[in-house]
Amino acid sequence: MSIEIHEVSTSRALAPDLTPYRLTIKRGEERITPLREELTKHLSGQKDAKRSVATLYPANAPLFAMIVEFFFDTGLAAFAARTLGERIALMTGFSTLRKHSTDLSLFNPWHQDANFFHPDRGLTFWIPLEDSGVERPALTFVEGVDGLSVDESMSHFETVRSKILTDGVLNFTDEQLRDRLGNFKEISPVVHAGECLCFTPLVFHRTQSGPKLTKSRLSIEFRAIPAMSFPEVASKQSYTLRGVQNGEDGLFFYNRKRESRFVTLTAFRPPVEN
Ligand SMILES: O=C(O)CCC(=O)C(=O)O
Repeated sequence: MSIEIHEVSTSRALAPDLTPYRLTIKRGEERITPLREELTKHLSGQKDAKRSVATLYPANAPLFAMIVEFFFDTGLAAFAARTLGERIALMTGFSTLRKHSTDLSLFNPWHQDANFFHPDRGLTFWIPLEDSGVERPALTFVEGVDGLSVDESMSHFETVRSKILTDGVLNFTDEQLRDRLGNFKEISPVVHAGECLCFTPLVFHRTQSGPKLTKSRLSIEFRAIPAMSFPEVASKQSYTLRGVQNGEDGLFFYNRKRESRFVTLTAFRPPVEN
């Protein structure tokens, strides 16, 4: 299925789909530049890095704020809210900063982001801070399963998802995924700094790999969920409200202890329409 290009400010609904939607952020390159500079400084001396946005708070609170504000101010939050049909929460604990060099062992294998969403509704926004897909690794997506239409592939993904949950295996090599899905086609979109790929939780994807990818890449992935599921998630997983800013529509921080580290979830703020 071909990828459609449209502005973040579109009112078009995002249907569950196999491939990501390409969002063009207004003044994207200009807005990405300060982020890239700050992140480069923050990760200086590190060949590879992968950490959740939440770990920046409060260690590097200005960078944390810059990244969270970017999500809300560029229209990505508004897009997520329109698409999910309600106010959204940005899960900073499951939003990630990455610097990928050419070390394949650190690349993400095939997986679904449903692994990160509780419940399974949400959206991932993948944002390269440098042009990716030619010399720097972008992402590769399953574009279609042989012999199945898009709708059939989606329901196949759901069936496979149930099996994945039963087995408890979340990441796959090419061969393992072929065993589960059947033969599939893949697509690796070229993504420029200032663009973003947005996809739904069942979509299978991995870090792009290949001999021509010889340069490192900086990127951020944001994960957003409907805010209404937030208190429910919070109560189920014993979150405690840590701080509230600016009243009801302010930034909310929820912390919980998880595997001995704090995960911070940032919730809703009125998104800015561009
Ligand atoms: O940036 C990458 O290489 C992997 C990102 C990813 O797998 C994700 O956004 O779920």
